[in-house]
Amino acid sequence: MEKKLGATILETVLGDITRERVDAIVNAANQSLLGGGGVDGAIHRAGGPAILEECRKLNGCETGDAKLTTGGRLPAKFVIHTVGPVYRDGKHGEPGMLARCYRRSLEVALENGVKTIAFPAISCGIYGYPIPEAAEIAMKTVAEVVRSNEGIERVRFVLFSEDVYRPFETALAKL
Ligand code: AR6
Repeated sequence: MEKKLGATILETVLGDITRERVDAIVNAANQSLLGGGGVDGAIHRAGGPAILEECRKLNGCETGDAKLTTGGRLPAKFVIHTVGPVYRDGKHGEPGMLARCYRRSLEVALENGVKTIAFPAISCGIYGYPIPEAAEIAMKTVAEVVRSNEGIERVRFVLFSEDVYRPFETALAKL
């Protein structure tokens, strides 16, 4: 599904983010930025050692922040690594931290001339965020940022399975 907000197209697709031909893909990393499982493992495997080499120089990343590296062998030029919150009960600042991941990733994208960007469902795997809530936060935050900034042409949410895709599609429809 896709929707136009001002000059930006927001869209949801089912797929593997490592195959995306966009300027930047976002990684759901951890604070070490030294790799892990899930989408993080897939990105490092597909992109090769150049990504980890740059990550080692970044001194990690705080939850809610975002840092950029090369895309290595990926079709995407850059990887923007962000660290989502580990979900406890939703009362420990998780919504704000998750929103900040999307906001900071887009700010880093804008600073680096990125026009097309793909996001995975940050925190929705190993970090256990309830998917419908995460999807609403993702859409609302991205919509806010693109409404007040020109420069991003396309934001694609690349969801790995139907059970994640559907709540993201619902949240996009509600915007
Ligand atoms: N393309 C798109 N989405 C994917 C892919 C892929 N190739 N592979 C998995 N997903 P997760 P988190 C989906 O666990 O919850 C790592 O170890 C997956 O189905 O990757 O933020 C990090 O190093 C889920 O919907 O990230 C951290 O330690 C979504 O991506 C921790 O996991 C996010 O799941 C971060 O946990």
